Amino acid sequence: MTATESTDVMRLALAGKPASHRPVWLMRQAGRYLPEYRDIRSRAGSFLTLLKTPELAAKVTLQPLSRFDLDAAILFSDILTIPDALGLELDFAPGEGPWFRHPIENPGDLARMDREFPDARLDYVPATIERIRRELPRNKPLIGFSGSPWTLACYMIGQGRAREFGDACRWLYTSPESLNELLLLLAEHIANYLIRQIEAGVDIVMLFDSWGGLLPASRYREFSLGPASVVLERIRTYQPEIPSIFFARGAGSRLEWLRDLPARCLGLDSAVPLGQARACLSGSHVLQGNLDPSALYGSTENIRAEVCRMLNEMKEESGYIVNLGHGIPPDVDCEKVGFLIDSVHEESSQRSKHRC
Ligand code: 1CP
Repeated sequence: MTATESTDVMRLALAGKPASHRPVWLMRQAGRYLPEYRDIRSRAGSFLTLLKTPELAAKVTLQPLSRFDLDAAILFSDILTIPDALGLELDFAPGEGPWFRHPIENPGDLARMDREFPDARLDYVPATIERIRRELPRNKPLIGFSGSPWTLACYMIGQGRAREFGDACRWLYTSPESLNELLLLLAEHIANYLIRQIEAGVDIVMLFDSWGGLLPASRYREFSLGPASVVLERIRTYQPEIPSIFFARGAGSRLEWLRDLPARCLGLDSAVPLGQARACLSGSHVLQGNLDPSALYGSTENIRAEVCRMLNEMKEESGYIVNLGHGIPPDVDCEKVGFLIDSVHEESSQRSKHRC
């Protein structure tokens, strides 16, 4: 049996086929809400050491699967690895999040990036994947990922997050040609990077367009979907059997523009009514999402009710993957996370007594 055969619930769902239960995995399932993550992170000394040490990154990837009955693993890494390799130099201020030592301040800086950086700069990523694959059971697919070109550009230009990505948004009007040049350069690196991840053993790839929602409607297709499609098309041509997931955060009001996106699955944020998304997309993609992450602060009764609501809204769909609408907050109780995962399995299982 090869890793790419649709033998597990996750890949059955991605193929639009029914399975014994609905698959569930959670964005940021490896992270700060887990005591074992906090422990390994403090022993590593820094987030960057954790990220760039394959032995540790592989351990962190597997941590949530040891604790919970998750249906997929996601590589422990970050979307900011490519900008780091391009010479922007990622750093991480405790409590403040990621930042770059050499951001792109103006279009002239594009020429100063290491546009053709050596592969070796990202070797820690395939090395991590190879380690994970050695330990992860074959029926648990491994998701590899990257940020979308637009989302990476948001962090790379000017003060990034510190100015709520206003600098990247300004380039839409002040330097659209340079922005396009950057997005196409990123698309090429991202596609190569995802192909390296596939060669090292990931079974599914995901593109996080976490900041696509910042774009005005008049620019969304050109600056988000266009360059993302270049990446997705290259993956599809390279290995048609590797499914791709596009996390379309903030796309709720323009879902019809995603109908032709060359991805197998669309990840939705919590603002989108699932039933409405189904009606709008009419089967163009398998859907993934979209429980409000804050529901994990609520009662177990409410978590189960929310699970039932989502499963009911999607009951006509043969493929559907349960997830949150965004990442797990770092301060939720891990018992609630386990309860969510078990509820999805119990309520969607064909044999279940609880069926919603
Ligand atoms: O220990 C710590 O304090 C580090 C926190 C942390 C973690 C656990 C960061 C810094 N990155 C990660 C891991 C990570 N990042 C994963 C691992 C796999 C998983 O379990 O899901 C993934 C898939 C990401 C992807 C990522 N990084 C995204 C896209 C998803 C999203 O959240 O929309 C983004 C935007 C980032 C940037 C980033 N890296 C880290 C932080 C805190 C952030 C967000 C910064 C911001 O708020 O803008």
